[in-house]
Amino acid sequence: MNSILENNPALAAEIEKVAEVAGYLWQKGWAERNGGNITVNVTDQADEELRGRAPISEPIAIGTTLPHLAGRYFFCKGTNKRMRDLARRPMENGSVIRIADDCAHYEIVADNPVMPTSELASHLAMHEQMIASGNGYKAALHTHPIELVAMTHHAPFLKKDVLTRLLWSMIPETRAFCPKGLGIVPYRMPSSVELAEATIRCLEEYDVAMWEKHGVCAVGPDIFEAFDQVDVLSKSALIYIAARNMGFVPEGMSAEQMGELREAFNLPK
Ligand code: 2HA
Ligand code: ZN
Repeated sequence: MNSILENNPALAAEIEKVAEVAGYLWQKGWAERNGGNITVNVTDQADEELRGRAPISEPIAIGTTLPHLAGRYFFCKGTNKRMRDLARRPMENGSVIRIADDCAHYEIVADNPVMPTSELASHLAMHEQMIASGNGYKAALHTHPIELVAMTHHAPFLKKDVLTRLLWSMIPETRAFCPKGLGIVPYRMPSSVELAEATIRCLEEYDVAMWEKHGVCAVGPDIFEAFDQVDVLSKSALIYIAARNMGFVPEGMSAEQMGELREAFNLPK
């Protein structure tokens, strides 16, 4: 059967963005082996051809019930697939799924029967929250940024808002473009529903959720914006580490400088 992208430029454009970001994740060293995953809500790009396709899998249990997702379509990186392969051949290393009307199962509909990401429970819980909040966000990203993960191996950084304040104070952009900061999710088993639940609780308060000793989850209107959130936080982490490597503890911007930014950008906290 032909690729579902062939006559659907709108869907092809979204998948192209995913492929571009997958390449960045690999280049940054954030995506070893099959590490990380991407999902995008492509319901708005689901044309008649996609909606008319017969499923190419049995119904598969999500493991939880997500009432806002009935009938929605998602492009998902495949489980055990590599980001560097997703970058070059997205439809061989990911698939489009449709959520069943019972909101507890999904079926794969295109192009190939590639099983979606092992972190599907967390990803779909994030999409459920985005739809429920009406924020119009369509993309969820999980990745393993080296320096940010390293910082979670130090207990003082895991206390509420310690990392957020440190990272904000390294460069004005991070304060401005990650205005709600980085929340910490204490270590939980990868792929678990407990991890999914803790992630969405964290994202109610913060822009990005940091899974202790594992990776980050970010959401956004599209996959570029979700990536940018992680990229600005990671930049701050690199500045902090560069200063420490030069033998000093960085001063950080002053409380006054931070306050000035909060006012200028009308930031929430
Ligand atoms: O998909 O990163 O957390 C591989 C992972 C699981
Ligand atoms: Zn991971």
